[in-house]
Amino acid sequence: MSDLLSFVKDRDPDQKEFHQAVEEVLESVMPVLERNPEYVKAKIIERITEPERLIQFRVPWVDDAGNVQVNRGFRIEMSSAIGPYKGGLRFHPSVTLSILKFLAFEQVFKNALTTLPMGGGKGGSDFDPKGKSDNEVMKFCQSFMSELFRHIGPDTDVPAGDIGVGGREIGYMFGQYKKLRNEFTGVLTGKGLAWGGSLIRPEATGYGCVYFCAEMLATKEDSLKDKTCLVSGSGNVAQYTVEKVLDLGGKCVTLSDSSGYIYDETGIDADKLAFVMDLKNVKRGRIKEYADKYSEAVYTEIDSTLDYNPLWHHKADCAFPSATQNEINGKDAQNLIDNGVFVVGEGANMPSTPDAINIFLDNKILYGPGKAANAGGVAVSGLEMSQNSMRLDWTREEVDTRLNLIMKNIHQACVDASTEYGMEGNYVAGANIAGFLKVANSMIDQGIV
Ligand code: NDP
Ligand code: 2IT
Repeated sequence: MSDLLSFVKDRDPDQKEFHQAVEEVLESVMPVLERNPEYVKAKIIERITEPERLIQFRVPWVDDAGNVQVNRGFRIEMSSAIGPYKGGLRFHPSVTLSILKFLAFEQVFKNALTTLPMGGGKGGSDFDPKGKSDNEVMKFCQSFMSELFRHIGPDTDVPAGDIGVGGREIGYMFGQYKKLRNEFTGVLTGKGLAWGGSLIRPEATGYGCVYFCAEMLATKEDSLKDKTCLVSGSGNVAQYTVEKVLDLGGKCVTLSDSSGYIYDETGIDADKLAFVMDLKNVKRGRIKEYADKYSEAVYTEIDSTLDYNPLWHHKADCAFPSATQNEINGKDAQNLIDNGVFVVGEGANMPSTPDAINIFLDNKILYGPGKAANAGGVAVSGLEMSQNSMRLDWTREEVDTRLNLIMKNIHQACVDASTEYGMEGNYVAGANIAGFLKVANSMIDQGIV
């Protein structure tokens, strides 16, 4: 394993998030490589960690004050072993090649787990949509797509949303793609309902994550009913996690953004959730305003001098990290366990550090890693692609039923793979092994490409 990891690290010594994601997968798949020397001979690990194609470009645009701005755009086309490249676009000032490569790498295995024919990719920009006018966001999206359009297509590479990219941004990018190509195709997912989008796509990641946790709980003859849940983030994934937990009889007591978090011991009910959706999706305000409106809630600002996040330090049963990578460190994980949390469903990608993961595994809690638990979003993206190809729309119930079934199947695939390799209950090993086997076997079938 150390040789394989050095191979990856020595090539790009600065890409620490990418190394972190690769190391986690490598640890899980070592027993698979030992049992199947043909994967070693075919250099599957060396190939799977090297993007098939990596695109970086300049994104110039003019802000409302008439100043020229220059951002960086990226698209990582990681693997097309089982289908066209597929994965979101992230617009956030923290975006680097390392972050996008970790996300693209995770996406390859996640997409394989969905059972749908999608390869893996990820892209984005260091552009910060926060505080920008709609006009500025449109100008940026048009400039971004003016380069990206030549690299993507419905059978080549199909981007979607991620942090900082929601319905508004997808709309502006789709409009520019259509203008440049003179084609109306399913080149992006997360589209508006009137122009090719799928019902349930906005809800899919959060709903899917809760469905996955319900499956994990069912193995212990338990459910989400009356469970108290901690949720981080307050964007797309967090909002629909709260909605589905409520639906299944549970209670969410926290939400956050990059400035701080709210704790509402009485629970975020449907009316309060509607307030959050309007605050975040329409007014684009800060989560602090929740505590201004509801006096029963307490707002705590982020304190960067602390070596733990107080959001994870409340009595609860379940935790749904739904903001960003490495938001739960070892201390947070221990605090969660000490406060009674025994279910963790990762809505975000790689929200737990390696130390945190080890604490969850050592304590044998129900820990659903992101590439399994948050696969519902890309799964419904896959269903959007199917509907676009067939030129028809499924009903809300039909898409939701398919999503629920896909999450059940992913859960079962994790259980089966972890059991086969003697690691029952370890969903990290299960997800990595099940995803890896499908991609590795497809690579073997297709020769050295
Ligand atoms: P949104 O942009 O809708 O929301 C992101 C939320 O996380 C915001 O509340 C944001 O706060 C907070 N956040 C972002 N970066 C940081 C940071 N560095 N520190 C603290 N808080 C932060 O994104 P999504 O809800 O779509 O994505 C959330 C997570 O889920 C990401 O990890 C993403 O990769 C993952 N994911 C998303 C899927 C999707 O379909 N959208 C599918 C699968 C996974 P603020 O507003 O202050 O920035
Ligand atoms: O991380 C993810 O799975 C996403 N951001 C969704 C990707 C997609 O293509 O729907």
